[in-house]
Amino acid sequence: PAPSTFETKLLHMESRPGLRSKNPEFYLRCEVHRSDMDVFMRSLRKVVCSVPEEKVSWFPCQMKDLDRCNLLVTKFDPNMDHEHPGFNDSAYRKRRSVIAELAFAHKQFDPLPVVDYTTEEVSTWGEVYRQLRGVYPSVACRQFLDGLQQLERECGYGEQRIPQIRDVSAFLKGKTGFQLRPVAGLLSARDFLASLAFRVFQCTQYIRHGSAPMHSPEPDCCHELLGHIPMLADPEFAQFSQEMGLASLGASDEDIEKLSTLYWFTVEFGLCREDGELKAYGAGLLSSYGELMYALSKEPQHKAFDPEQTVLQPYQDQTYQPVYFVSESFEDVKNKLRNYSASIRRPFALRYDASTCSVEVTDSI
Ligand code: HBI
Ligand code: NLE
Ligand code: FE
Repeated sequence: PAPSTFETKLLHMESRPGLRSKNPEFYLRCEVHRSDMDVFMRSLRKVVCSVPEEKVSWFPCQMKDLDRCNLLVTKFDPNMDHEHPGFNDSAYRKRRSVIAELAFAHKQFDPLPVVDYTTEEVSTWGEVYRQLRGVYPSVACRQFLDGLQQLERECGYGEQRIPQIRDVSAFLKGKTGFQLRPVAGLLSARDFLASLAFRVFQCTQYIRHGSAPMHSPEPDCCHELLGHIPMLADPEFAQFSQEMGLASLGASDEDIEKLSTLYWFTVEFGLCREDGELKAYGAGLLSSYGELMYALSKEPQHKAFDPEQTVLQPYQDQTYQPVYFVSESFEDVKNKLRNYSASIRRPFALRYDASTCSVEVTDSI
């Protein structure tokens, strides 16, 4: 027989005169585990005449809840993907699992793990850094260059060593309130975006395989530290990153798909104009010398950035993008992303309380 019991936490209950009929209406807010959802809805339908269909997925309301935002996507995994440059290198794979364990064991408010990088890892980093650093002044947007200069001055960025996320997190916290937490690999879009709502950026600590320094389909410390961190030191960029995160909390699967597509073509692979010149601001470009050169060449298609169109553009993450979106300016991306995030509808309203770094559900239906 089908199970008939379930567990739920009743968070709020309110009754009011019916709007549509003379029957009173009840408004309940409860938390139900995914596995109990079906029994719960079935039981509710037995006693209530109209139960709204809408189910809202669980979302974090405070920083501590990010410990539960850890759903990894097994893609480009060196243990499973034959194409991965580290697939036949057992030492590399072993190293990857040691670093992954640090992330799995981490809880919010624990001190951030420090990785003792090997000479080989540092040399891969040095190669990536040197190559990219040489072209940044002519191809990266101003906000990125500003951030990188501060990191070089104040946070020990350079070819000689791989920065520790502990130091970088402290630096960012002082600039924009963003902080880092370690993650073992590619996170689901929902969990990745959710952490942005709390100004937390999930950061991988392993490095790409030494045989392929110029491009990696998966995020690694070169991508996070060189691509993302300089931008997150910019207050405006930090602000709209958080707004995209807040827009994602409790959003439908369709809206998550759209938000992550938008994130992909802007934060990851965005291009913009600066005094008429084409510049990169996307982290996936600024951490891959190979794709950076290609994106700015005449080879790929360049389309004007418009959120309504961009969200519909399918994206692939195996190799270089066939199409990039170009904004008129960095300010233009910022405004359009903020407007788009604010336009996402949900059956409730949220308020972010900066003094406690928590999210409050303020209204429903
Ligand atoms: N996971 N670890 C990690 N790093 C990212 O940069 C990342 C991710 N998951 C999804 C993602 N980025 C985005 O491209 C969007 O899907 C949100
Ligand atoms: N292709 C990027 C790089 O090589 O650094 C990483 C992209 C992660 C989404
Ligand atoms: Fe990224």
